[in-house]
Amino acid sequence: MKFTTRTTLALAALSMVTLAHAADLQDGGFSQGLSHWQAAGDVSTQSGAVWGINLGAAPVAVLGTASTVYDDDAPALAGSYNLSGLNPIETAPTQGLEAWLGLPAQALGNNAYEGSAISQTFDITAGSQVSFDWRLLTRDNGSNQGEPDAAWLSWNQGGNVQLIALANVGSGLMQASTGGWLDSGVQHATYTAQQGGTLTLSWALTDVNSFSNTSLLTLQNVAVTPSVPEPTGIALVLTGLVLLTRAGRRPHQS
Ligand SMILES: [Ca+2]
Ligand SMILES: [Ca+2]
Repeated sequence: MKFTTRTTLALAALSMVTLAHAADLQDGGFSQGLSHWQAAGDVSTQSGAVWGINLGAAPVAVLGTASTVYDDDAPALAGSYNLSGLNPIETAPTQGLEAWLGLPAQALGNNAYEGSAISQTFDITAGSQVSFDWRLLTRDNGSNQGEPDAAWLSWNQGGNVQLIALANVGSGLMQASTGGWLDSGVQHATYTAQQGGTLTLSWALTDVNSFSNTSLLTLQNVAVTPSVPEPTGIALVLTGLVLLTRAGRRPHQS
């Protein structure tokens, strides 16, 4: 193809369309720790075996509910099941965790005590798919099962928040595992963006019905699969390029 001024301009315009989506999701594999993520509470990245739980070779983000100060898992000492050295954020009565997520008071349930969250804001196009792998672990298999610790996904576009109950530790997914933990195993989830724009995607884990009996939520392989443009749209762009190329050649043919 001979690059006339018009075709060059057309290609430059197409490049600018691509560049307009600069704020893509960053480091959904946590290879750089939490440097591209916002975190609140007990959040860290881990890999390998933790307390006998095999998290796999690749890094995963781990959200927890264990205090560093109080013995949430007595007789284990305070902080025994806290990986980050940071305390979870209390919910009721201060609603700190809900406020951090841009949610109204008690949105995470009337009886959520404390929890942790992770978040990233990025641009997304309508029809794109967000996928991720999650895993829920808990030391709570007793008195709190009526109001079990819970994992949430918050989908916030322009302040319009859709709160999705991802799972709770009373789920039938939970199976007895090593070291006194119940384990959901790694679960895959996919959600489709109904509209384009800036998306703040957050995951949260709450300690429900008490501050005790620690739970963990792991997150890995967060990815965005862009929507595929309509074939007619591609054809129109290509037709436009061909017409512009021909228009540019005419003076040379006369
Ligand atoms: Ca706790
Ligand atoms: Ca708990």
